[in-house]
Amino acid sequence: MKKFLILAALSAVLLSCSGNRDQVLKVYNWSDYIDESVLPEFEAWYKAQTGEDIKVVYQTFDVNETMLSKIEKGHEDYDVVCPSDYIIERMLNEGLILPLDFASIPDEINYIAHNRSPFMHQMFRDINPAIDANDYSVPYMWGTSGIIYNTQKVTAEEAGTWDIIRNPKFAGQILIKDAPRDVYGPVLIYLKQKELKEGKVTLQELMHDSSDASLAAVESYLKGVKPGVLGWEADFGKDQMTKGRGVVSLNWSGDAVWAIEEAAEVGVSLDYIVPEEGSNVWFDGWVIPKYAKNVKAATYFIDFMCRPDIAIRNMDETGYVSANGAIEVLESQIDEEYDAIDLSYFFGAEADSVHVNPVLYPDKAVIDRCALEHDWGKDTDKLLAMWSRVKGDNASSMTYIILALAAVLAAVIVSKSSKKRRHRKSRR
Ligand code: SPD
Repeated sequence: MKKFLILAALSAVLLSCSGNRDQVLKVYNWSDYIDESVLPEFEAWYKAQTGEDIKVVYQTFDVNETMLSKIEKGHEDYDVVCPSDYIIERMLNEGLILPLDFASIPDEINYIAHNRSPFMHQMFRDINPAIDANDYSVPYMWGTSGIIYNTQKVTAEEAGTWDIIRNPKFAGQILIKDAPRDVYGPVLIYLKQKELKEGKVTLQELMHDSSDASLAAVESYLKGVKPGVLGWEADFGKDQMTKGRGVVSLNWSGDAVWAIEEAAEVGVSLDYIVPEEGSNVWFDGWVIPKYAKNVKAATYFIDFMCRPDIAIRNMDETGYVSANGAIEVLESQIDEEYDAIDLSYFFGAEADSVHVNPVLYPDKAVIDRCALEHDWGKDTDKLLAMWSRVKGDNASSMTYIILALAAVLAAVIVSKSSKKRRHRKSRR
């Protein structure tokens, strides 16, 4: 696959040098978030549909903020990118994304129009009451934030509350997603559980809460969590869990699906839970940034990603759940091993009792205790500053020992070499 990426990048450079930018499609997506074999298939499909050549240049990022900064500050000419909900909201507010023109795609291959999930459509509607995000973005994958836990070391009861990330029993074996918004939400929900139960505040209100008091409360809580943290991870947490190095991981449901399957192969038993206090439900969606240079190919690419067989392959490869509402997608996930659940909220009335992995598709009761994150505008800086204060002095005792040893070694080398110099001088 590396070979393919290098070739794609080289071809893109050549094509852009020769002025054929309209034959290049620059896609910027999360890492581990696609079955990369669909990329050359897209090129062939695009040629068949339009008669035009296209070369996909595929790049990846680990956190939303890296991607956003490349577009916001760098004005990079990506044609398609895949931000999360609150970043789509921010990009919409800043006029950074172009409206989508799906009417330009012939009806028989218009997979977007034919495979919408009512649930996803409404979630996109909820991003911004003033602008319908469905006109600017197409949902790709979705899920929840929760706890992946090693069932050989941790009980479901222990994992069923966010307090587990501060449980001394698991100190040194706790992994936290390096995603400030996805950690802030759950911790604030945990800290405000009394007010939530008493109806003094709603989950939705908490997702907008960037007050200094709440930021300070979350910061202080996270500083208490920090001594037990094995790592703040963008993508390696799932792997650490499968190897049994971590036993608790604050993570996304898609990483959980991947980790549970991989771990089972090596005899490690993992499970995933959305803690009882509540959490965030999230989605990532395709958008065309305003600096895009190939809007036509970008539009076709987004459409191709909505073709049910392509959506299924991307799901199977990554563990994440497609936002595609096609019945073929549901059918591909049916497995009698699981209890029947009601997924009519996602697939419509005929899915009211289906045997599907509940980590992939949670039932409505789980969704009802989750809320969507929202853009905080300028207050985002306060969150990022808090996050680096929390993580900033996170050097483990091992780091300090290594630094101390390095300092001693440096001192020994310096003193030896000055002794040698003195010795040489005295001989002269
Ligand atoms: N490895 C790809 C992970 C993408 C998950 N996106 C989740 C975003 C939650 N805000």
